Amino acid sequence: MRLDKMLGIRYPFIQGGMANIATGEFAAAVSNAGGLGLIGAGGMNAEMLREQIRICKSLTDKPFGVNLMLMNPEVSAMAEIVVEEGVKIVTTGAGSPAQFMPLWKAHGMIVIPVVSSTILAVKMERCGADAVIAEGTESGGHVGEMTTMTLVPQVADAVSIPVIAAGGIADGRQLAAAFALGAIGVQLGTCLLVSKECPIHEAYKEAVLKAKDNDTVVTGRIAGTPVRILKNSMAREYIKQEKAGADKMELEKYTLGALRRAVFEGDVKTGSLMAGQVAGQLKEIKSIAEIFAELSEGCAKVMKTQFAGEE
Ligand code: TUI
Repeated sequence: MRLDKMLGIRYPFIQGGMANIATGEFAAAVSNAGGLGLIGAGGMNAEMLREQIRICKSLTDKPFGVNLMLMNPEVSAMAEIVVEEGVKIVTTGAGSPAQFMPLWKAHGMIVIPVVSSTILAVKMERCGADAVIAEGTESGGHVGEMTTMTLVPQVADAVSIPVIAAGGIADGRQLAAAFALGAIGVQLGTCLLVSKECPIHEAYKEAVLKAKDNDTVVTGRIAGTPVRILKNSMAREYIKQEKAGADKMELEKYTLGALRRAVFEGDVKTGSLMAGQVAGQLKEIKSIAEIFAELSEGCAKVMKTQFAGEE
C-alpha cells in the first residue's frame, strides 16, 4: 500500500492538525504543493469549520481533509458538518472517534485517527479506521509517552491497516527512517510551521527558527493534558504552578487561549508556542513546495546510498 495512491496525492505527506493554525487557505496550500492539506478544527466552532471547508474547496481541486480535535466541545456537530460538506478524508486527535465511525464509514469517507499507543491503534482498526497515524512524543502539541522510534514498529506489528508516522520528522533522513520503521507515509507539523504560507505570527516562526534541540518541554503531564511547547516564561510558570498542585481549571488558561495569543499576536513570552522536538533543526523559512521537494530528495538520497549499498 502507498499513501500517495491511497489518497490521490503526489507525496506521502499528511499535514498535522495544528489547531488555530491550519485554516482552509493553509490546507489548500499544502494540497496544492502535493501533500494532504487538513483544516485543523481544534480551535474552531462548528460554523467556522463549515466556512473554512468552503474556502479550502474554492482554493484547490486536489484532495484535502479535516482534522477533528475530539476534545472540542462542538465536535459532534463538526462530525456531521464534514459529511454535509462532502469532505472525503478525516483525521482525528486527542481522543477516540469510535462514536462517529458508523456515520463516516456509511458515507464512504477515509478515516485516519491519530494514536499514541498500540492498544488504541488496535481499537481503531476494529472500529473501521482505514489507517492510523502513530504519533510519537517528539511532536508538538498534545502528546503521548512513546517515541516515534518505538511506537511506529509496534503499531505496524499490531494492526494490518497502513501506518503513518508522526513526531520528529522534518528532513529526508527522518522520512527514510519512518519508512524503515514500517510506515507508508508521514504526518508533518512543525516543519510546516516555518513555511512561507503558514499563517502564524512572524514572531512565532522566529522563535521556532531560533530554538535549539532541547528547547521544548511538555507541560500538563500531571494534569493529564500533556502538551509540548517551546520553553518560555509561560512554560516555566505553568510547570511551577503544576508542581505546586494547581487544578486543571486553573491550568486551562495556559493552553488553547495561550496558543491563540502566540498564533495571532506573536506573544512569545506568555503565549503557548506548540512545536515539536525537530524545532532545533529548522533554520530558514521555505515554501511548502520546497520543504516537500527537499524531504523527498533527501529520503531518496539516503535510500540510494545506504540501502542499496552505493557510494
Ligand atoms: O491531538 C493532537 N495534538 C494536538 S491537539 C491540540 S489542541 C489542544 N490544546 C490544548 C490542550 C489540549 C489540546 C494540540 N495538539 N495529536 C494527536 C494525538 N492524539 N496525540 C495523542 C492523542 C491521543 C491521546 C489519547 C489519542 C487518543 C487518546 O486516547 C483516548 C481514548 O479515548 O482512548
